[in-house]
Amino acid sequence: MDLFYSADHVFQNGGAELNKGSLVPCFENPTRADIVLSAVQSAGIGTVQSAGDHGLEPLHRVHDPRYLEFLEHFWDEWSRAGRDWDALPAVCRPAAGRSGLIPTTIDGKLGYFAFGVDSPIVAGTWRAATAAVKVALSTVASAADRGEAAFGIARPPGHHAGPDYFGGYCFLNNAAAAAQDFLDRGCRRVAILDVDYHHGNGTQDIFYRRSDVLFVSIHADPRTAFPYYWGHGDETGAGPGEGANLNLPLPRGTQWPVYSEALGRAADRIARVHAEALVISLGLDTYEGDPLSGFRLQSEDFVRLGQGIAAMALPTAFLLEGGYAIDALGANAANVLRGYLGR
Ligand code: SP5
Ligand code: ZN
Repeated sequence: MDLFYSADHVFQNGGAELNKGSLVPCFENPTRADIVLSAVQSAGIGTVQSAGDHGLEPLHRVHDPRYLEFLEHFWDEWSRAGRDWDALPAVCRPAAGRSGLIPTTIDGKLGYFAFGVDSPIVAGTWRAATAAVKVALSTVASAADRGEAAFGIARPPGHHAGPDYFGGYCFLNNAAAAAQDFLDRGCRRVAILDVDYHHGNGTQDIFYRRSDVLFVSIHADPRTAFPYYWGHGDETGAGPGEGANLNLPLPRGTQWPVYSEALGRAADRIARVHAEALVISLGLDTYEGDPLSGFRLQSEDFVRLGQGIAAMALPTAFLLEGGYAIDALGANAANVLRGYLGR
C-alpha cells in the first residue's frame, strides 16, 4: 500500500485552543502526524512517499475563491496590523448570515470565514493546509492508478472545513478535494465514508446539493457532540443531491456491536449507488481513550473497521482526520490498515 506524508504539516502549530472555558494546548498538534507515520512504518504496511505536486485544481472546485484568497493571505494582514499571536476569531458568522458581504475590518473578516473559534490561523497555516491537500491528491492518484487502497497522513484535518469556512481544526477539506479528484479522473460516482467521531459538516455542506458524491457519516449524535448543529439523521441532501447524504448518528458510549451495525448500513448504501471509488475520512477519535470524544471502540475494533471497509471492494483513499489519544493513535491507524489488508 502506498502511504503519503508531507513534512510541511509541522507549520500548523497553534499555541492554544479554548476547551471547557480554558485556554489549553491544541489537541490537533504536529506530534499526531509523526506518530502515525512512525507507527505505519514500523508495522511494515507499505512504503511512505512524499506527497507529489498534482496542482491544486480540485481544491478550487470545492472551495469558494474568496475563502481561498482569505486563507492564503490573512496571516500577512494580521501580522501587518501588529497582532503578535495566533489569529483566533472572536466572532463567527452565523449560518443564517451567509449573505456574501465580507467585512473590511480584520476581525470582522476573520469571523466571516469561521464557524468555530477552536482553530488558530498561524504563519504556516496555508503552507500546512495545502500540503495536506497535496497528500490527499497523491493518495487519490495512487488509488486510482493502481485500483487499490492508499493512505494519506493528512494534517491539518479537513472534514469540518466547508465551501467558505474553517473550524474544528480544519481549514481545507482534504476529503472533498480527493472525491472531486476521483471524479475529475473519470469516476462517475464517488462515495465518502466519514468515520471520525465528529460529523463531517464541511464535507456534507460541500456536496449537499450534488448527486455525484455520496456522503455517509457515522458519528456522535450532534445533540451532545461537536459540531452540534449538523449531522442529524434527517439531513438527506437537497435538490439534485436529495438522497445522496446519509447521517448515522450514534449515542455517547457506543461500542463496536452498535457501531458495526451502522457500518453495515453505510456499506449497503455505498453498494447501492454503484460508487466507483471511496474516500475514507479516517478519524480515530472513536477510540475509548480519546480525550475529546465519547465512543468506546477498542484498538482491536479498528482492525474490524478496516475489514469492513475492505469488503466494500473499491479503490480507496484513506485520509487521516481526527484522533487525539496520542498513546494509541499510531497503533489504531495501523490497525485499520492491517484489517484492510487482511493481516
Ligand atoms: C477533526 C476533528 O476531530 N475536529 C474536532 C474538533 C472538536 N473541537 C471542539 C471539541 C469540544 C469537545 N468538548 C470537550 C469534551 C471533553 N470531554
Ligand atoms: Zn473528530
